[in-house]
Amino acid sequence: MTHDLVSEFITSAGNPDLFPGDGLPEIAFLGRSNVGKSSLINTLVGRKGLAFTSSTPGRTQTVNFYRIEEAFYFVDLPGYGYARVPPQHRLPWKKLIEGYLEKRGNLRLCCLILDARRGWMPQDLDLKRWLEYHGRQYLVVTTKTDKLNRSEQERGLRAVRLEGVEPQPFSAVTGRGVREIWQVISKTLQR
Ligand SMILES: Nc1nc2c(ncn2[C@@H]2O[C@H](COP(=O)(O)OP(=O)(O)O)[C@@H](O)[C@H]2O)c(=O)[nH]1
Ligand SMILES: [Mg+2]
Repeated sequence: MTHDLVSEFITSAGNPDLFPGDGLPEIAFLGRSNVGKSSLINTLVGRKGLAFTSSTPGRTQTVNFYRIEEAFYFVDLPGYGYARVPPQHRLPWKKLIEGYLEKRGNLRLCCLILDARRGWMPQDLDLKRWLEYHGRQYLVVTTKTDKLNRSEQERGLRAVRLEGVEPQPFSAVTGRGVREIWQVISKTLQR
């Protein structure tokens, strides 16, 4: 299912002063570096090159804002868990991402993205607890499901459910899950 939405890159912000100030609602995409955040955004809007995807993990240290239908933003947050990022670069990253998640008034929904093959990693669980503590609404998306066979997928889903959430399976290759994720986003935006 393609959506052919009007989508435009607005800004890549390295600090909160540069975040858009128009107050439109925001949907944030979070997850480990290379998990498939940008690919999810591109698949949802039906535009391959909108969000920058890369096979070199750990590159994006900025918050990227994409305006959709002139009505809301998709926010591509910098990925975590990239071991080769030196410690002195992790602190500003943490400040930026936590500052955004904690203070952003127009943030409506966080899509927490997991690799279907790996399930929860320690930093994903940290983030989940952090989101719950701060009362943030979130949707867990398991991506790259095209890389698993049926029984591997079932096993993966069961493992993710152990943390008390029902994940939405997704694949940027097959488009699986696009409709369901849009349903959640639309419902969130209607409130
Ligand atoms: N097979 C497969 N590969 C994917 C999928 N989503 C992302 N990828 C690949 O995973 C790599 C990282 O994706 P990207 O969207 O840049 O991840 P990000 O760092 O989280 O934004 C790229 O090589 C993508 O082509 C998916 O659903 N299936
Ligand atoms: Mg990316």
